[in-house]
Amino acid sequence: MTPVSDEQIAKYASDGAVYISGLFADWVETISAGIERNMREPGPYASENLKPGERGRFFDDYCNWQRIPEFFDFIMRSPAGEAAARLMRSSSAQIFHDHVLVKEPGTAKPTPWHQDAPYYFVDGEQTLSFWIPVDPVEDATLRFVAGSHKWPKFVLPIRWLSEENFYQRSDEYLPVPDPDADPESYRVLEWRMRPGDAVAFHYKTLHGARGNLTERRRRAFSLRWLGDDTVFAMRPGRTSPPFPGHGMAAGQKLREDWFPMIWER
Ligand SMILES: O=C(O)CCC(=O)C(=O)O
Repeated sequence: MTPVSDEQIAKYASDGAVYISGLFADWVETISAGIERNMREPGPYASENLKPGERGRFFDDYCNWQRIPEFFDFIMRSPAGEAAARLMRSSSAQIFHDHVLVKEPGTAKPTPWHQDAPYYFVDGEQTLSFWIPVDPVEDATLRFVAGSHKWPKFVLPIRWLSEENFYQRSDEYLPVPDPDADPESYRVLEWRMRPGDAVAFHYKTLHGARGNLTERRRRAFSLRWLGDDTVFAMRPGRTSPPFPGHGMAAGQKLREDWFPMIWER
């Protein structure tokens, strides 16, 4: 049996985001243990995303799956690769990177509205991230603007902490919209989620999240996938993640020794 339905695949194509109940329900303990290990042993890219004096904690870190055994196990043995490939309508799924995002109780800081594609050195239409909470989420769930994966230009990428432009140049980007201030123009999708549910979303889909003003942690694991048509793309500066020394040139497939093929039809 395939892990996703034809209806979910069609929704992914039309909206750029789809909710999949219970997709990783059997993996909640493994992912939670990986997140705890990642927070105990942060990597070189770990960030704290609050300014001095702001309440709570907003931790994120990425590119740790090769050294965190729980993440490695999840990527290799769970249905994530197959589900990603089928949703992307791709014959294969290559892993790009993992990302841990934790908002501790009482963290007011929202995750700014953004698309992931402009931060990444990847071009292509067959792209996908899974966002998987391991705590129940309601208000602090991830939110998406339906159809934004088809917008003709990227939205300006910004730095989460300082809110400055991510690259020097800003002229070729759309300004960051405020979908809540203009509900007529933007259809916002969001779901209450249980541990092990997933949302799949395109690298170009605009997304963001409210703060976590509950008394519960909001731990989430994102996993980024590459499909058949993805290639290395130049961006106007150092990307996030940067992958120093990657040695790739525009138009090349991403190197499989760094970004292994996990599932093929
Ligand atoms: O968890 C969050 O608040 C943001 C997640 C996100 O932006 C992502 O996974 O791409």
